Amino acid sequence: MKLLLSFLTLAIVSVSGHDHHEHESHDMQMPLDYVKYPYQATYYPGDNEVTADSIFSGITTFAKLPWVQCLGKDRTTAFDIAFIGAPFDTGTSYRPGARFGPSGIRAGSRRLTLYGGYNVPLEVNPFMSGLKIVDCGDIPVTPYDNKYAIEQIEKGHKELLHRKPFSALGNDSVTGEPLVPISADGKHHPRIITLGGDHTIVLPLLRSIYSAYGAISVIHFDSHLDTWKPQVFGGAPSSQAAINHGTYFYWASQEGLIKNGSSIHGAIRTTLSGPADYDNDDASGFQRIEAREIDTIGTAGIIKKIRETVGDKPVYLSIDIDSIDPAFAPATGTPETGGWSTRELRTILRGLDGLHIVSADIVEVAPAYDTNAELTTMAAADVLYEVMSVMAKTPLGWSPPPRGSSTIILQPLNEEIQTLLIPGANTILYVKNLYLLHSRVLGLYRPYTPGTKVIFRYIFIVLTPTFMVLDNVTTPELLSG
Ligand SMILES: [Mn+2]
Repeated sequence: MKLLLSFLTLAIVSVSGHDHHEHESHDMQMPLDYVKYPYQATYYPGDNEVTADSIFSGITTFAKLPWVQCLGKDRTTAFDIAFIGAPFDTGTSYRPGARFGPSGIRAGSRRLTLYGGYNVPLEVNPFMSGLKIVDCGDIPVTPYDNKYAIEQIEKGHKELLHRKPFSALGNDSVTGEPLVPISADGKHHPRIITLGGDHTIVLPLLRSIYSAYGAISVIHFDSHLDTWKPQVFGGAPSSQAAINHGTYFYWASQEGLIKNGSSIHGAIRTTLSGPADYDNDDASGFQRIEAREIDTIGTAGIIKKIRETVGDKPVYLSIDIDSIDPAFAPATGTPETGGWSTRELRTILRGLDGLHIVSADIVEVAPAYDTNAELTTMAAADVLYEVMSVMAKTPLGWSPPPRGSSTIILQPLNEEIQTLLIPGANTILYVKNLYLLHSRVLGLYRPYTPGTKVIFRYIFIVLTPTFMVLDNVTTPELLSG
């Protein structure tokens, strides 16, 4: 029997559950300046515990998280999520000042745990989720030499990314089998949340991400494309000037760091040099959501577009604070009116619940232009609170394949998903075009040329508009419905 599978859509059973280290990590999570009862309560009270400590006192780290000198004397310290600053702003085209972003965002984050940190809509307290979350301080970044600074950022990020995580990946909540890392190198990596810095830092960050995950899908919230050709953005008078906060995605695309077709911009509302900028953006591998679509399809429609584009693939999240309207976040390098409210961006971020966000950043926070009320730095901190809540809920693992079988992801390298013919119990997959097959189990990439026949004993297929996943399962009858 031959089945035409182009219309078949089956959902993957979602998995959850970190390996919890409740007691160890609760102790490890003791914030700076912690003093035991009765004079002070914990900063991270659990359910129904005392709150209202003097959150405004003491040394400032992100959300009062413990400070670990991850790139200094604490190089062997393990963590699950690390905040790290990248105080770089010499790739800026308009207002400089994002070098003060990390310290500003930390100041804006002081209040995050005042009431305990439980996220009501996401039903999680990221500070009490069993993960070890730390503030690693800043990567040392020179303000005198962009090329050197970019190397410093890549090196610093990479060192953190390749550190063994504090918690094990955990097990599939349904089968109890150990989860399989979603990375390309087959290893379980901690997650890094970078505090920018102007947006140029994402080029070295993606170079680091590539070392663990290969080409990555990107969700990018920004009023600007940032895929501009150097000749268009800045004129590229030198090779160094060609790398700046409007061109870093162009270079990332040129270097093959971005997964073509499954990456997406949100909140775009920039003016252009002309329509050719969108052609160039298409060529850089991005889909686009315009800021004004909030008025037509709303946050729900925007979330749907993002999820359909990214699927369950590993994804990197980059947030330019200028995606938010300057009414709510004025302190940024290149403000654009007509943006989303802080509430809308937070809703959209919560809509990413369940996605495999491997790392993230927030950039272009330039506190010198903020109001006395710390509007922008507070918005940046609150946005990251949503991001860490989403991360805390979803481990970076796939559901393991059934025993004795292998798992295959089939990723078309070109735009069209081809028709697949599945006859009988022994499946023959006829590859009409050049595909890349990735075995999760072996962690191998293997190219297949046109006309190749690949034989699977059993097959389970999930199709989305942009990719498909093939899993060996116990019975081919799943396909006959
Ligand atoms: Mn921007």
